[in-house]
Amino acid sequence: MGLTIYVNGEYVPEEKAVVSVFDHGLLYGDGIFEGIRAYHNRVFKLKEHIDRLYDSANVLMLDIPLTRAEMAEVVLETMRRNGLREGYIRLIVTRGVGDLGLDPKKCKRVGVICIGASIQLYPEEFYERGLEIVTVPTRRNLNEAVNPRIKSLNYLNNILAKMEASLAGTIEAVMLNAEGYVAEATGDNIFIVNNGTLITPPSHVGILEGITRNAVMDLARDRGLPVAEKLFTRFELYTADECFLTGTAAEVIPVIKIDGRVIGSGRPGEVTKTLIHDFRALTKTDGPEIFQG
Ligand code: PXG
Repeated sequence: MGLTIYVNGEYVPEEKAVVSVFDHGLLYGDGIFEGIRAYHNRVFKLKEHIDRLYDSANVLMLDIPLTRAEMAEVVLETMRRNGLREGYIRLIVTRGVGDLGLDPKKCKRVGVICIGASIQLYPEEFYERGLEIVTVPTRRNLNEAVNPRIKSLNYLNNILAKMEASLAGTIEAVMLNAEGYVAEATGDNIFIVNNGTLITPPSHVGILEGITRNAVMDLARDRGLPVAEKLFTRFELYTADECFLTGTAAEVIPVIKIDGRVIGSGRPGEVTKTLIHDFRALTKTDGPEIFQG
């Protein structure tokens, strides 16, 4: 059975959920999105995702025609109409339909789409064994060009890196910024652990400030583990005790080899395993309920 999708104020069957070829989201990547998870009848970190969406919109001067409360309700209602208590939610806001020119003033109505679907999870063995990843040639976008903190519809920077990871025979890439500091993976943030301290790049290095990242930092502090946002290079990656990635799709996933260098013992570390456990526990209680009662 097909999905019911929210498009510009209406809930329509997926065959009718279409956008114009003149939408600037398609023509120019002029738009933004969020990827959100629902677990156990709750939408995880919904407020944080909505806030990040409106921050991205503000930077791009996109005037979203819904309040934050209305947007949250669209997310919940989309899940209800599809009978979903778990899954993946994609919120998309586009500049809307204009002409073939760049000028966003030609776009009279901002487009809003919400898709609720089930999710294809990473195999459990990735969590048990850990990932092998590589650093790639493509550098993360400059803050001063297209700031990576905007979750925009233009993911070419990340897609190039993802293809380079694939050429190297791995499924994920670590991207450095233009100065050579470690930034993030293509759709995940990165952490290292040294002597029990978590270290992750600060947002000004040029990253998307991940909601999973922030949740994991809170979980670590709750455990009494020190957390530092610090610049670091490939040297610190290769010599870390532990390494893991965080993201909405991957959650918390251990990394055991980077560019052929074995990280720590070559097996998922104790701090990483604790945080995977704590994160899974948090998904049981965080966020508003989809179906009441
Ligand atoms: N960095 C980038 C560039 C991202 O796109 C993250 C970090 C992690 O952020 P969150 O807020 O999710 O912890 C992202 C998020 C996918 C997928 O299917 C990727 C993301 C989100 C949802 C799905 O690969 N990226």
